[in-house]
Amino acid sequence: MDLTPTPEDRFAFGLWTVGHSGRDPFGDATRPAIDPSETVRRLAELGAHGINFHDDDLLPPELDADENAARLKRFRQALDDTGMQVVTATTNLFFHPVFKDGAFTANDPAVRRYALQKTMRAIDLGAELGATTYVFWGGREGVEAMAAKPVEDALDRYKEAIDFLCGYVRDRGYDLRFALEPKPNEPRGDTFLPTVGHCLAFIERLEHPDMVGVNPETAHETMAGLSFYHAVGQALWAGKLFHIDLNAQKIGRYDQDLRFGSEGIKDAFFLVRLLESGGYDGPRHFDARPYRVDVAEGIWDFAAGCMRTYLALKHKAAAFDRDPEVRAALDAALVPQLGETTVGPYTPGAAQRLLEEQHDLDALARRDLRNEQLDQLVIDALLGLR
Ligand SMILES: [Mn+2]
Repeated sequence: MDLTPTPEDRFAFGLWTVGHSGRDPFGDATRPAIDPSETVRRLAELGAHGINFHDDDLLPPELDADENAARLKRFRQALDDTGMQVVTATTNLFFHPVFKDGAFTANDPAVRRYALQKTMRAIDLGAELGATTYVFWGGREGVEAMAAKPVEDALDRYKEAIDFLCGYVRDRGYDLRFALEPKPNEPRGDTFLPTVGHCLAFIERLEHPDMVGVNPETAHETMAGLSFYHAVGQALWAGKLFHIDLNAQKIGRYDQDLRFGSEGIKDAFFLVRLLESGGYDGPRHFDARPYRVDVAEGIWDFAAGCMRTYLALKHKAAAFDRDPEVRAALDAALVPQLGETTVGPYTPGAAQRLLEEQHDLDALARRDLRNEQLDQLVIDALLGLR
């Protein structure tokens, strides 16, 4: 089993992931800042292919124009030297206190206009560096005091913003698609577009729905108590899986952003099996962060671990699907039959035939689907017993 990542595996990391300082709501940074050029070089050595950033990760607003120009130059040089690609970009619309009440859904129109302006500038930067997907995580697009923000008005403003920005991308001729990233809560009490399902429904109401898909994240869907595997499956089914944020999360907790596969290993197994067989050809992007106790080499152990676990699960999934005993168990569970049409499209003749059909309900109810056997084969595979 070769677990060495290569650029063909299309693994990507955000600057903010390995670059996370360890700051949390209760404690200060435990790690020094890393220059983006250093991040690119270290990730390239580990076999990664892509890099992502928020505008403020690459060009921090607290630095002056000369410092940021030098920083950008070093970043470009590192990309050139290593062949690493910028695959995705996004806007920080959550850190500055100006966004305390939201960005595209802030009640103050001046804040909304500033948020759009900041995003347009960040889109220019992302497109210039080669990004082909632009992510929108509406971290502050939510509310605590319900009376303060009528949901329908907020969604109107959200739609207005995304429609306007689609217009901007088309006008500029950028090869760029948008991916909305849902999250149920944190930092807001309730967030608009809380799940993949909410995003998919929202996209259908937009002016350019073809330009907009989703960027589901393991932790966010799991926080909502939902199956991330199913969310990704439905996004793929809808042709809307434009990007993915992989990490790990214990159910019912704050947003943990753990190393991929470090929790929920069975879910991770089915997720990787789905991504590798379900027609997703985008980057395998890890939006996670090292444990706060690791302050130096642990950062790179974290990055290597995300990729290693993904590749191990990819091998496990392929072996699982080749295993004759598994295939027999899938047959016993009638898995292939779910892929067959039930009645086909409606015609009066088909309806008449169906009405005349006889069903032996007792025989159908007696069918033993052997799901216990099938699931134990999954566990055996994960435990290395087969
Ligand atoms: Mn994310």
